Amino acid sequence: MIQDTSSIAGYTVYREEPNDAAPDLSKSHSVHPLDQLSIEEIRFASKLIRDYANPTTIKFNCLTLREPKKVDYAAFRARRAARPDRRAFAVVIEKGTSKIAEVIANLTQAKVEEWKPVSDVGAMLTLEDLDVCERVARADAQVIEACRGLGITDMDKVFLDAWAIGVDNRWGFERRLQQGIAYYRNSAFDNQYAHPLDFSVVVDTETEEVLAVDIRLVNGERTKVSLEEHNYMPEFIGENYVDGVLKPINITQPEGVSFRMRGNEIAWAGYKMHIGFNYREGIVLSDVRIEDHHEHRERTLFNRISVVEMVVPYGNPDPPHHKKHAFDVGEYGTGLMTNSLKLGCDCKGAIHYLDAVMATGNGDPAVIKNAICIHEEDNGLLYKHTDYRDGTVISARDRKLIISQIITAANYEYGFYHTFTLDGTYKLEIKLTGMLNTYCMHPTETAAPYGAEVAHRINAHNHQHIFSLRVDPEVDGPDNSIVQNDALPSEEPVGSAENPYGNGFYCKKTPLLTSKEAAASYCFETSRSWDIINPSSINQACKKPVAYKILNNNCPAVLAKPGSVVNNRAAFARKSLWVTPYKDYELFPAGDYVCQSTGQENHPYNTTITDWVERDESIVNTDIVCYIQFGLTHFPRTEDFPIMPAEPVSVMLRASNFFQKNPGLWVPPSAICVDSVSKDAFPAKEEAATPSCCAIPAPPARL
Ligand code: ABN
Ligand code: CU
Repeated sequence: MIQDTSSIAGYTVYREEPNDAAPDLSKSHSVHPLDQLSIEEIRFASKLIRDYANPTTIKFNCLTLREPKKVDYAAFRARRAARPDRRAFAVVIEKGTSKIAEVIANLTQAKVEEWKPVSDVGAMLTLEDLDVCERVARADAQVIEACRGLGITDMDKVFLDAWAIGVDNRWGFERRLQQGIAYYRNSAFDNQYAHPLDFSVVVDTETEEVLAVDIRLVNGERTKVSLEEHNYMPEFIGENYVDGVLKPINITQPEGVSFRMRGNEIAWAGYKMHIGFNYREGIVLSDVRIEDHHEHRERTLFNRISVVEMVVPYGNPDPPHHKKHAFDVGEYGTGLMTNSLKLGCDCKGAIHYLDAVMATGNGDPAVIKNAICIHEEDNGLLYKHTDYRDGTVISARDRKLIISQIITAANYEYGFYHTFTLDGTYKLEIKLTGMLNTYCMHPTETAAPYGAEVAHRINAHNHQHIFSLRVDPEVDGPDNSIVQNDALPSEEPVGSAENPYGNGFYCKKTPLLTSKEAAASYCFETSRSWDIINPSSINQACKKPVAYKILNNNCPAVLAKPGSVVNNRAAFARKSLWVTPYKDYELFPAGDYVCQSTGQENHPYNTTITDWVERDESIVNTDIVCYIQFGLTHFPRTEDFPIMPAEPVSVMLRASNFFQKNPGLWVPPSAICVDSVSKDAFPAKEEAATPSCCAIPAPPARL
């Protein structure tokens, strides 16, 4: 029984009276093996683990589903094996220390199966951890003194954004560090990013001490706080809102949505998949399949898709700004930072929401209501053709299924939109909005070249956002290979027999055979792309292996130099593509433990993508995993202040000789567009017969 709900770090926390009776996990026996842990399972797992640790007192850094091994899950799905046991995975910290252990609890068998101490790693900073910084810093004598030096005496007006520290050589893994970036507010809802302060603090998360207050002096002087206001909240904009210009847009689906949910499984327009969620990756899409209406069979596309890392390296070399490079997935968890979405604000139309179940430091379940939004949108044209001879026009409309979440990563917001369309395309679109990270400018300083003055004396530093999308493909089966495509002019000279007029060009196909070969960068000159092919499945229309093409042309490499702290830590961001053979639980390209990591090679508890690639294993016709890096380099603009208009960036995986023909032919054309063209356009012709909708195959009765 739920005794009490309250809020911790913004979550609704479900607590109950201590109860030694065995919990009712009867429902666990029917849940999908990839479903998140339920409220009851979190409770049960935390009790098992706490009892096991006793008398040591622990804090849960994470408590989440331990997904079944791939072979076990595949055997269960194929009805060759029993349902895998439900397991939980936890990272626990011995209270008051930085000692960490990884724990696996078998919930089906009610026992802790593994307790593995790990060392020289930094556990993730949860929202509860980040809450420590501001509270401790505001009360600290040195911080109060630093503020007084700027003429600030009311500490309630001082705010500190808590960030992971990057690497600070003054301390090691014996401390769980965070840095606080300081701001001022004139009034309650005033935008603090208009009033950055010239110091930052270092805090020990466990001992709750301020270890340092680092004041950045310019020519030996403090930089005054700018009190100029730059606001965006209604109380400040007030009568400057313009009413009546924008008429309402309502999105209605009078017959309901076209997707069906069974628990966390979705069926939509021939696609099927499972929607999972965890504290670290947020949305995880598994078992993505599609109905081939031509071949009359269901075909596998992707075994698992998720965003496994991102890095935001800032480009200002002056200390302490060199320590600003957020790894929002690995350091803070995109699941933990997920917003509770609101209809009409974050999402419009007919929405199906799913909640997320997280765990607090105490091991209590904490629910993020409406964490995942599922909805459909019209997507413009699917195809169109006007036959000018017979006057027929046909056009069908595309639509998208969007599975999304939005996170607040301190100053920044990121919307993650996993999108499927009727032509078989998967696209991940990320929208970046929220607040620029800002810093104050001393009168002797210019923002250039490492930043931009976005408002008077407010410097927003250059930075990048580089995301890593992990795709475990299953293109028509588990064993796939990678081929690199480069568009090139014919090698034959103009005037030669093979290329007499010089116009020849072709797609050069280079099979990438090992992980080292597949460490690839995008090439603009050749419009490079990569095919994930299945060498054993031949498209009968073209007699080529079926493929899905990775289209990734927004992929800046990390600009921090080789040898720099962030280039070492974010080695994953050096390349647009990495490919490795599949290994269970090898997921996070910047390591399992990103906080305070140095990117050290072959760390005993924290290997990274460059270690995996160094094995240089074969990636030919085997179970492979692709890490696709994409993003943008952000030179802030004045338009990005005081709040950034959402900026999209995306990557796509498109069917490429996967289907024998346009896979959208089953979609009935939009009736109003099946029409003859204007007689005036072709006055001499007889009116052509209007093609009938009935000529188009009806959509399948079953989704
Ligand atoms: N923007 C850096 C960050 C992200 C999440 C939490 C704190 C700070
Ligand atoms: Cu940015």
